[in-house]
Amino acid sequence: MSHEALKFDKIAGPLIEKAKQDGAETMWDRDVAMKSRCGFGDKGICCKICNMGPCRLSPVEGKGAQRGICGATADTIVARNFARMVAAGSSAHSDHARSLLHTLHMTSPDGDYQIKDEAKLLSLAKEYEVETEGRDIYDIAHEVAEIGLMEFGKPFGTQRFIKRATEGRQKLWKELGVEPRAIDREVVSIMHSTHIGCASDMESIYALTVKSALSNGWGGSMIGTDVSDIIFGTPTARQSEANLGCLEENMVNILVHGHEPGLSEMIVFASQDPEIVQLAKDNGAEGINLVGMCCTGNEVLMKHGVRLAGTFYQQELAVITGALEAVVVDVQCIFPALATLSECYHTKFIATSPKAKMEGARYIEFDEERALEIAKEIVTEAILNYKNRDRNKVLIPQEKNKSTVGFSINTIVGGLDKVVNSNVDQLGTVKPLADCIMAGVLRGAAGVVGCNNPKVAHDNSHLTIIKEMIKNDVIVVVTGCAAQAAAKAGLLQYEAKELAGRGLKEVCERVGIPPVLHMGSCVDNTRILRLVTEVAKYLGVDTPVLPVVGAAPEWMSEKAVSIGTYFVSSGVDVFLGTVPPVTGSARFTDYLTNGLEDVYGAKFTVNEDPVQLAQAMLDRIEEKRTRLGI
Ligand code: CUV
Repeated sequence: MSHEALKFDKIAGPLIEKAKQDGAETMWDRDVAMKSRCGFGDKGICCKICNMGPCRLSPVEGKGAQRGICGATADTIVARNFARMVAAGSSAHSDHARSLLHTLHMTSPDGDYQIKDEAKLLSLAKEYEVETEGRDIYDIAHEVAEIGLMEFGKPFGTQRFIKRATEGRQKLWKELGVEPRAIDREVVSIMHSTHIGCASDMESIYALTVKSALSNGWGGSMIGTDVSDIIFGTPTARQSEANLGCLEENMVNILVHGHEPGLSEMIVFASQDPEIVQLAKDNGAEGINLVGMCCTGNEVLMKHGVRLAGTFYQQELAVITGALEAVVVDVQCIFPALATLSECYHTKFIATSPKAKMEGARYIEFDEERALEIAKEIVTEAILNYKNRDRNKVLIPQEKNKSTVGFSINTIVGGLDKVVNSNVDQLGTVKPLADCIMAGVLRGAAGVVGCNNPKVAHDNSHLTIIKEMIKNDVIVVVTGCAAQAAAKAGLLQYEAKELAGRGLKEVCERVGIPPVLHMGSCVDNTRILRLVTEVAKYLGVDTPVLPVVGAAPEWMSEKAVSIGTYFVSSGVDVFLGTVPPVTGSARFTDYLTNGLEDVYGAKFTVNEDPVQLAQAMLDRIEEKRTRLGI
């Protein structure tokens, strides 16, 4: 077993040790039991799409089985498996957006969900060509929601938001025939074309993959971000704290974990309700302490400043503290193991979504029609569980760090404007950011995003890369669990400017921002996509020209594969710190890491060593600068 985390993470060691004493099993125990990962799966050369197999191809070229029973080669099998990963990832993000559109459709002035950002709704309405003159804002919202929902299944046309891309991208996607159509259709296309006896041509399978990924990046996820801002408010910079030290000794601790903001938003309101707070006090607690994890954590952090308990990898550790009254989950990135783990403690593991019923969990189905009422029911369950906390089993780590979070594009552009730009005509443009990059004050920009993965030391790759970037005057934007790793390490505070190079430090000081900007959850990677696009448009170039890179140093989920694919297809180089299951096909691997550059102007680079990966990112940025002549 690696137990790499123990070397790096001060918190993990004592809590994993505690778990042993408590008789609780963790991912580290299962990692040992697993012995090693499946070598065929690891290389992507196991095919189980029909029942003539499963066929496992030989990992050695020219020796052993080189084709499946049907004749599929390693190139075909690897490409098909990769495509299906992207289809699943696109589905998860886009279904998240679909839920939000349904919520938008039921907003009302006196309901649980209302319109918080009218200006954003009106601008989306304009984009969707919805009549707004003299109409009630909720009528407009409902029509916008209906049009948004049509993006999932419309029989004709392409995703509306691709018009937001640079002209160069739009032209290229059209020429290549990869303009994304309806979101659901692109997933179905992959499932159909990768069925036994359909597509075997590697490059055409990859083209389908691109379409699904683009329907996520320029469709589902982008809709998710916009609609979330409309209903819950566009984030503005705010202060918070992060890490397991945010759990409180004498309060009812409730952890919201998962992805969708609909439930967690209501839990925030429920836990602030005076009657509910009084109930907590009547039950011997000083109050209610709500904390977040994973992308649900990012949502409530950005929008309400709710403190962050930690990353994906810390979900078990949070329970092992023995101080959690409830873990409330919705969808995605939730360990099924939380059910048995919470049985070792008094913690209630509460599942809420019909899309993610968890065996062994208490199930309280969330229904948007009765949103606040259900949220209150859940919070009440947690409060009533406070008396069951075994004080002898509590170990709350001290570690926590301050952070500034909530940088939407408006916040970044607005912030830079205030200080750098005195020309009123250009307020609200990306000019200051573009100017800093062109002048070399900033060498470039990097998005560092994605998950944790026990294959690498916890948070180490995220932090190594982020620190290398800022040291070299590359401004960093973060989302997902990478953002949370940065928050825990104190990199999201203004003081982190001391770790930055001279240029970036000066920008931080003049604008009053940290060198690493928290831009939200995984669906909010579209904020990064739009920021890059706006800079490209401002400079009159296409995205691949810019000294901008993306990295997923510890990625593990299928969503990450979809995100990586839409970024590369959008012209942004993507650097991966864990190896995708494609190495069984030398041709497909070469296509991802070299061939794509000729097609999309960007490619994947893979290296498990974060120092080397960071260097490759910096080299690429400098290469782009040289090509640009700056
Ligand atoms: Ni959606 S997908 S582990 S929570 S970033 Fe975190 Fe982010 Fe990966 Fe999951």
